[in-house]
Amino acid sequence: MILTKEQFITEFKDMAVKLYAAPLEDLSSQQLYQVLALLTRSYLAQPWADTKQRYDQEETKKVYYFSIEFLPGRLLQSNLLNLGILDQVRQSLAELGLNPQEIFAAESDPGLGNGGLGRLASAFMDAMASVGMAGHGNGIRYQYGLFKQAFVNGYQVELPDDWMRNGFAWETRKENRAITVKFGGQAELRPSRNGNLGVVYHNTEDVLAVPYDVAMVGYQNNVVNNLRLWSAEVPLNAGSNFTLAQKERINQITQNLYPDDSNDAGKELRLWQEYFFTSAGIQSVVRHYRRKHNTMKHFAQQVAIHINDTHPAVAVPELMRVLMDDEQVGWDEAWQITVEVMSYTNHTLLSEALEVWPIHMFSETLPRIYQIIQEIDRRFRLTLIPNFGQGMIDRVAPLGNGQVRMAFLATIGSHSINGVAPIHSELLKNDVLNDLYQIFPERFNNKTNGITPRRWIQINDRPLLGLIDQQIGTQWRKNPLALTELAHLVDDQAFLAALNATKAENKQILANYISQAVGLKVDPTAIFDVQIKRLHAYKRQLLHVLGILDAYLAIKRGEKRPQRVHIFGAKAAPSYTYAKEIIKVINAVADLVNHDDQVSPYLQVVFLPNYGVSIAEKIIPAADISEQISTAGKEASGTSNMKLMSAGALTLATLDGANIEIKNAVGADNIEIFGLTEEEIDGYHQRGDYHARDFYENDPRLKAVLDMFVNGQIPGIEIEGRDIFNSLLTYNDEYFVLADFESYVAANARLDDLYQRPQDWAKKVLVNIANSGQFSADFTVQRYGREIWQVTPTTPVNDGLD
Ligand code: NBG
Repeated sequence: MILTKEQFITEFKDMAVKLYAAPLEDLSSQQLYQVLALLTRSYLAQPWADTKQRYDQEETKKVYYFSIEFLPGRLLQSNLLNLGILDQVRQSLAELGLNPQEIFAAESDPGLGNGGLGRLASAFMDAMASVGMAGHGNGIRYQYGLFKQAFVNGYQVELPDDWMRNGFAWETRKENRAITVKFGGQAELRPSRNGNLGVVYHNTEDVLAVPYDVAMVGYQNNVVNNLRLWSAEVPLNAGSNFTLAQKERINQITQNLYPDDSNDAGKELRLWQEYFFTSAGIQSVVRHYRRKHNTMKHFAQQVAIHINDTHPAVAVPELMRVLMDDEQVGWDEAWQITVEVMSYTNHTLLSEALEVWPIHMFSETLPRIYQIIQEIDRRFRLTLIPNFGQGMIDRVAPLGNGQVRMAFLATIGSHSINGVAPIHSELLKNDVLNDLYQIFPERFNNKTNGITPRRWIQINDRPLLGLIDQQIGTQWRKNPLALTELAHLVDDQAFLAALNATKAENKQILANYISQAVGLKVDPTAIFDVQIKRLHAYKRQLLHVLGILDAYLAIKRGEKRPQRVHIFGAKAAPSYTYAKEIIKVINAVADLVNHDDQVSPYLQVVFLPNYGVSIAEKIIPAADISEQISTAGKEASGTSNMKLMSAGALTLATLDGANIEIKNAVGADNIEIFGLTEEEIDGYHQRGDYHARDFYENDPRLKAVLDMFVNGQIPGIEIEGRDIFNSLLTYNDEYFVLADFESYVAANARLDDLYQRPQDWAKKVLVNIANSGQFSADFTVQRYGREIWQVTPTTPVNDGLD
């Protein structure tokens, strides 16, 4: 959009008066943020309305992306950037004597997601709008996010994440679009007048789903899509029939992201959440479609519904229900429509990929949906047992072992199933979903994840942005493949020095933040070695700790090492004890190392609390080393690996997930690979001959490090140290940490060595940045559009394939 500074300044001052009846100088940063957010909303309102109208008029095919998490991060700068007015606004605010960064920082991170799964969903929202695809999100408006993490005595403490305390400036409540979702009771089938079976419900608990819409602004293309978040409320006509306890139960549905499901009540609440947002979404999609169409015949030509991981897999029977019970479509036609409309992404091979519900809980909570699943199950068995045999069909039918099996249901009810990096997609076919792959081979495909360079570089890495623009112009901002033009500078000494200078600037900024956040002074000339991701045993933060302890012991022996600062960011799920023990140990190691005068000049450890999008924005531009060290075969893709390479960090990685794609993109010389391959690990499993203890006994360096967990050398971890020690030695090290220790340490030594040669280091950094463009989510969603959804972008980015 076009906006002059003068116009902005006038409107900004006006808005301040309208909102707070006060001049700018009386307002706090939070209030200034509210003023700016509201003004920005007024700028995006018209394109939002126009986009809606155009989609309806042109009958554009729409994608609805169903996801239990979205992790958008702060939206103000991203909306301004995409509207094309970020620079003017920054300058105008400065002219008014205000500090734009302070105003932007007053926005809280929406607590609507947790990790890569949710961040990917939000990157896709941004990307779909930016390439001009009609792609809308469907999720839950959680009142509280996962939790706010603090450390007390090194232990993780979970505080409520009251992220909406000051409201959520970007949402619009659409009470007129509310939907009723039914739980429990009985579903009785009765023949209706036309001979079909009709459903009569008795004693259901009805919940009102009220949508809140959030604008998803495309990059300078006048497209604004919709993210619809549902909030659970008491039905309008409930009157005094509702007891306080019932109201409380309804409020709970959308209160917390991932309520603890380690007991039955928590499990049931998650099932309520999943059906709640899925049913509300499906009903509202069908209602919208029916406004313009008399029958459901051509629904699949107009609508694609994406099941992001298994949480919304109940979309399959729910669409069947709506088609049959509300729209009077017969089973066969309804099934055909459903399979054509649905597609499913799997995001992990770990057991949580295979979400299952006990049949008794499921059938009591969702009786009609359960009936439909029984019928899906019956027909699946009937048609496939003759060809594939009872044994195989028993293994993968929707119902089995007293459970409803959601990954199988999603696969059977979708026309496309994809993994998120080639290795992961192959393992899906050959391992976790192998039986279903044999039945439906044509459904399986890969779509490697992506990230949005708009947020990570354009908004968030201003020094690098300036340098790139100066060298190759701004065309890469629309098409990041143009970053490859940087490659010809690989022998340009002045450019390499400038590249190192941008990193130094970013490291200084992070050093300031570290000092303010945790009171530790770190030297910005040290190597900044970063591991930022959810805390999980398979991601092996523990291996990183072993590396740190090895360096500690070496320095104690008098070895000199290049100075390194290890930076962690990670939350552990509240009921995941082992992950919390690792947090405690990292903090204890930080205490030990940082307070040792002999060691701390060479080695420091920082664990920044409350990792999330905003903290990632601080860490990523400053990273030198990106630790992507999961046990091969376990990390589906990873996306912090892509963000970090694009910010010029060198990847220290196992051959896992998208690390393999990064290696292919930059070449083996520009990435540091170590560790067992997936095949080698599989070999150990097949033969059953992994003996972690052998590594401990045969490698004195490793033994010295592991002994530190139990010999009191790290104060304060008696219990945690013992548990971790036992997990590695008594329980034989499920994640092959010990097997990879030696090669990990050697890879680190090579990086230390390289860092002594700044020009050589910078060359590799350059190759990484230059080849990061292919990981833009804009390309990823175009591939989904072309190969899964059959949805065409109106402002595509040329990926060389069109
Ligand atoms: C995560 C994987 C990551 C992957 C993201 C996005 C879940 C269930 N899975 O490797 O662990 O990058 O999904 O696909 O959160």
